[in-house]
Amino acid sequence: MEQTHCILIGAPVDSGKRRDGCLMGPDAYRVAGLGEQLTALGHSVEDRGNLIPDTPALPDDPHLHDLPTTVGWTRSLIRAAKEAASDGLPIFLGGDHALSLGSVAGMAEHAAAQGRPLFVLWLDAHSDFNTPQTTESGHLHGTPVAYVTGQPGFDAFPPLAAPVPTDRIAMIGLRSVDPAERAMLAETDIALTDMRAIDEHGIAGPLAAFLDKVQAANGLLHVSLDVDFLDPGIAPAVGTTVPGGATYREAHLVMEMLHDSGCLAGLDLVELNPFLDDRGRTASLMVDLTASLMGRRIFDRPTRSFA
Ligand code: HAR
Ligand code: MN
Ligand code: MN
Ligand code: MN
Repeated sequence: MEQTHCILIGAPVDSGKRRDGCLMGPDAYRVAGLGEQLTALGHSVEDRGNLIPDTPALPDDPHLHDLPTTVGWTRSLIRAAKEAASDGLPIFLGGDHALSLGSVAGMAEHAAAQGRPLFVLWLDAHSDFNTPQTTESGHLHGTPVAYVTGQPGFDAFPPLAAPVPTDRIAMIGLRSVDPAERAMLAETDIALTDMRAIDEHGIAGPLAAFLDKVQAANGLLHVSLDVDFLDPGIAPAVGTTVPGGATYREAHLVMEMLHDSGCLAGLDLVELNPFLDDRGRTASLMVDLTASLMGRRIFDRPTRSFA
């Protein structure tokens, strides 16, 4: 089995929405044994501890919840992502999904410096494609995909050094999309797989198609895993539960296929709110999914024998 240098980066981002608790996420993943599981799979693990956000001199925006803190996180995460990506596989321990404004922007800079295209897989109930203008909630955790693809309105944030083209993004698990997001997504070529499509046709097909594209382009793949991708029945520890999410096996299959693709370059584990958990089961499930992503398997079998 291939050995990877896994770099754990705690990012207790809690500024992306009003309900607090995601700041406890990084320690919950540590307590749930993330490092030990990765070590048991034969990987080397380096825990860089928890980041702290920059403190930009920025005024509050009355329409947005805690803009200055999220801008500060974005700055420090871009730096941390670039540093870690040249040393190994960064695993960002969130923190709410505002974390990904920085992690993905930094990974995109890293990929550009390598002369390779960055692809992004967004596993989420939500499309997170609002801009600071379109968001109705003012919650910036609903905006990272708009930011990293260079949509307008992010003037308070670091200018994007390497925007991610929309045809290099796939979203899987969608079941809560705002009207403004729906209208903007219709203008893009982001690959959209909602839960209805998964119900009808299964989750493997759209993922395999996307992974083929990544491989054909010799791309680097960043995976952003939002806890609410999962059905709340198996993953209750999230502030924005949406019924009808991915099952236990659907989620593990996604991780197993991602592992087999060999394309993984970075991972976000986001939106875990340990304050809402039930005896740590959501944190443990996220750790188990990460283990599948990093090569745990039931039996050895030929790549894509599921096709
Ligand atoms: N679309 C809604 C908004 O922008 C909800 C966004 C919720 N996002 C997350 N992460 N929980 O996916 O306010
Ligand atoms: Mn808050
Ligand atoms: Mn999200
Ligand atoms: Mn979500």
